[in-house]
Amino acid sequence: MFKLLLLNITFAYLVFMALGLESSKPAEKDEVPKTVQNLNFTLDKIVQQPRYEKVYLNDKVFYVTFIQANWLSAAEYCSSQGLTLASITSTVENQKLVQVLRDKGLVYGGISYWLSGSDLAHHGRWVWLSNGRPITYANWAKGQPNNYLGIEHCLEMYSDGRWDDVDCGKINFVVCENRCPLNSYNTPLYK
Ligand SMILES: [Ca+2]
Repeated sequence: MFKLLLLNITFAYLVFMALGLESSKPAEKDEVPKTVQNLNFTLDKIVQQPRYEKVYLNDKVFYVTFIQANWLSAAEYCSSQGLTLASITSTVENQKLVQVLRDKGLVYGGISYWLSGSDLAHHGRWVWLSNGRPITYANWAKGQPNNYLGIEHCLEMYSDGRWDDVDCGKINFVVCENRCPLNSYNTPLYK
């Protein structure tokens, strides 16, 4: 008697499961195209997402990237894209870059951006790596450049536009520019 009862319960359970599975099949069929749709939508978003924000100036374009790197890696990255690390040669360029950083929501607390300025070759002599020219326009923060601990030889820009010399191994966002802007050769070389 007990065995018969157990058999009936098992049978009822199997029927219940079968019906349950059957009833869930149409829903699963609907889910697959939805998932594919969502995946396609996501892929479209990823593909269409720009890898940088462009800042157009008279004679050059800045590319504010979403890449973070040390100064040398930043220079390597720009070079790999057919670009150079950015140089800033006037107040207008400095202000315009900062404005775009703000407009595009790229300003984060404590975040800075690498520029191509460096005095690695000759300490105290600041040169743009992008064109080998001396830095004539500068927007150093108060008390900078200070070569703190004797290890600060690369130029970063704060998100508010002020500059600082910092350790080249620091991790910052990367700003590239198109290579060899026409006006960049108006300034003389160091002798
Ligand atoms: Ca400093």
